[in-house]
Amino acid sequence: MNYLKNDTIAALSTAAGKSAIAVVRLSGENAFEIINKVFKTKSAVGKQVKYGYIVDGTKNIDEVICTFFKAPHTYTGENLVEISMHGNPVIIDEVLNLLYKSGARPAESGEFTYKAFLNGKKDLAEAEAVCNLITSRTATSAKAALNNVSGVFSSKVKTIKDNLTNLIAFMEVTLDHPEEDVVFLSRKEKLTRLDSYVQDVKNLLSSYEIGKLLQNGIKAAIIGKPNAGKSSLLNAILGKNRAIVTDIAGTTRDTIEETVDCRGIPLTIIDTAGIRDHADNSIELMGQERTKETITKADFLLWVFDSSSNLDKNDIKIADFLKKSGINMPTIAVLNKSDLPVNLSLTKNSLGIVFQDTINISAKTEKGISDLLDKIAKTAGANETQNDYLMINSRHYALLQNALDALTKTRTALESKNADEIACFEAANAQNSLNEVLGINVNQDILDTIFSTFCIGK
Ligand SMILES: Nc1nc2c(ncn2[C@@H]2O[C@H](COP(=O)(O)OP(=O)(O)OP(=O)(O)O)[C@@H](O)[C@H]2O)c(=O)[nH]1
Ligand SMILES: [Mg+2]
Repeated sequence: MNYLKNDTIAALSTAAGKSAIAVVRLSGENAFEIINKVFKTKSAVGKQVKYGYIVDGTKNIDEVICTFFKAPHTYTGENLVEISMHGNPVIIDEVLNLLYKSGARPAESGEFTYKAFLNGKKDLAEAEAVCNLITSRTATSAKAALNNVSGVFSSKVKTIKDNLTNLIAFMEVTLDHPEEDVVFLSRKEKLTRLDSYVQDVKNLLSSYEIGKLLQNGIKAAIIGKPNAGKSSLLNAILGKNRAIVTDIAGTTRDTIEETVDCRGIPLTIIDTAGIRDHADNSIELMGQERTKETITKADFLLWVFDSSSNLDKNDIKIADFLKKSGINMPTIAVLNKSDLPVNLSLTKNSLGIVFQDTINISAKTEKGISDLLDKIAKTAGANETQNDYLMINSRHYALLQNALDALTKTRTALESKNADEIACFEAANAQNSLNEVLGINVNQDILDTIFSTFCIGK
């Protein structure tokens, strides 16, 4: 990374490609000086938003709006200019090259946000969440990321840290004046306070799984014999005719992958070729092989049965395949065609497969689809009653886990009454881990790793 604090940097901050408007950002000590060399305006002096032209000498390059943000109240904490221009890649390149020629340098990945972190506009946990906010695939996950960007997670960590700092002060006083234990803060009170901080850290840790789920999503493979209604199910969930549906067994040959919002979780559903004990031709056979490959990569299975007919050798073939391959992932039995008379008898023992859940649906009438989405969200681990989540990434998780371990050791030492020094030492360890979540005393390598995952322009 070539993050030099005093450089003025420039980059395109909107997506590359053609668009009505593109935004180029310029940030640094010399941002205003540089823009003044290439921006011609008739707007009044002192106006924050100015209309005009980006010019190279006497040549007009684009008609733009420049927004001026004066340090320190800006995203980066530095002087910042946003050039809203026409979204043509050729013109964008011209404008950027002109800025580089005039004293700016190309921004590195994530450098605008890195500057925000360096200048104290965002702590590290807030800065990291900017990336999550941009890549969120559902409204719920975006809301969770926004909670982190706006400091909800950081303030929880900071509160625990501040409380702990306060407790450490009392513990250190006891070290210096062991005989005056009661005067400052009783051992019992210290333990009570410690317990509440342990609980606070545990509460934060418990958000990890759901945060991961909201960010990464979950992958479900729709499997079942030909004609069970797998493609019809995909279409019903998507609410559009994405996959071809016919009454010819073996219609789907290739896998079809789509992502939908399932109760806030990005759910990737993969429709597969039906598995049966023979294939009509080599293409269907290849499709079946691809199905088997897909199954191994999924997080869970939606096994579609045709409830208007009983189990047959094709269902048994699928069960045999799952058992032989040692595939033991959560599987929901989806009993389709419930609009027709029921002829299916599927008991716990019929196929030797334990189903996580069973549901009757009709892909044709869409009855039961909403309940199926509820069951999928539940299978994935979403908490139905909670809708305000936090995003805890694996770095935070590891540090919070360290903090928890250190707090547990603090407690043991404090309880034993003759290990107060160890108690102070461990409490300080916990404090260090909490500090690292917020980016305090984090080494440059870690910062480089975090910000290098950002795109240029962020
Ligand atoms: N009555 C009724 N028919 C359905 C339902 N779902 C699907 N079908 C019909 O069942 C037939 C097969 O549906 P598909 O969705 O193509 O089945 P598939 O499992 O994808 O089949 P393959 O791609 O061949 O493996 C079509 O004629 C559908 O219209 C349902 O809920 N009710
Ligand atoms: Mg199909």
